[in-house]
Amino acid sequence: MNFAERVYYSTYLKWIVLADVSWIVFALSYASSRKHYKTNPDLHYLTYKPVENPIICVIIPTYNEEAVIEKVVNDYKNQRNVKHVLVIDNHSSDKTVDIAERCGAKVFRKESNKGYAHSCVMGLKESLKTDANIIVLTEADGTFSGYDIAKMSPYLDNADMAIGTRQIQVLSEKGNQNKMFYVWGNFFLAKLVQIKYFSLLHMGVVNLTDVGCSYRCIGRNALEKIIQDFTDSNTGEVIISPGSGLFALFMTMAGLKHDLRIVEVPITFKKRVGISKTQSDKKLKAIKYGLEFLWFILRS
Ligand SMILES: Nc1nc2c(ncn2[C@@H]2O[C@H](COP(=O)(O)OP(=O)(O)O)[C@@H](O)[C@H]2O)c(=O)[nH]1
Ligand SMILES: [Mg+2]
Repeated sequence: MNFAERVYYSTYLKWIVLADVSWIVFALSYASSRKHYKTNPDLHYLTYKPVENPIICVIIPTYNEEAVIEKVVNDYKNQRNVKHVLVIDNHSSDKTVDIAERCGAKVFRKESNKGYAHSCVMGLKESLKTDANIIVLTEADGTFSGYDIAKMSPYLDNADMAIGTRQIQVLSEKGNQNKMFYVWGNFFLAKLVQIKYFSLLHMGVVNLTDVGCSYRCIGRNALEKIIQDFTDSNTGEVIISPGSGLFALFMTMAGLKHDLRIVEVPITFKKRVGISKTQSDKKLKAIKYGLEFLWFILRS
């Protein structure tokens, strides 16, 4: 029997080969059908445009975070070059707003809870009304640390957006919300985004390991290029549905479509103070989010 016959008459091997061929064909067709792929590859090589006189605006979306908001606002206020701290509150029923105001943050209130993405978009729009040239998006739950701005923002000398990754074990506080399922799911989805923007030499115009991290820095000019993608041009409504945790990935994908130069930077990730508002710590919710993310990456 020659090799081909051995494979053909094998009990399992032919199915393994078939499965492998199928997924490779799927991956290649998926990669070749990508949109906006490397519209101008030269844009994704090294440049050096240092941010002169950095002025940082930090955006903190909040919803019932009274247990931690004081610590969080003070943390960001005390970081170098941070001039503006914007708290976008989603109609909290606790003391979040009062505490944030007392700590000196500029607080934006809403008449009702319009969802997480709405707060992010509102914060990003408000940040463009300030004189900031670096905009930072973070969370109010105490999982992220202000000092990581000093690790991410220097990359804006070479890139348009620096996104945090929470996948590094030595930077993870033991017992944080990144369960194994979450870590693997985020990694898998990140690689799917990378395949979408694949390049042979660098394995992609962007190298990603974490699709769900909202902590990030973006240059003002870069934000101005993508901000209109977040709202419907006719209605002005935020495109992402209120119940969705998609905003971080949505912003990353919008950046890639506009050829923004993106770099991912390891950041620290601590335990959450208070309960998760997205309930992403619950397995079924996490699976729902994962599938939603997968569908979003495949169709965009
Ligand atoms: N889930 C949710 N979070 C909101 C909302 N508005 C603001 N947030 C804030 O968005 C951040 C992300 O929510 P979080 O509960 O930490 O989600 P997780 O990181 O997936 O556990 C937190 O700082 C919330 O306070 C909202 O309407 N829903
Ligand atoms: Mg969180």
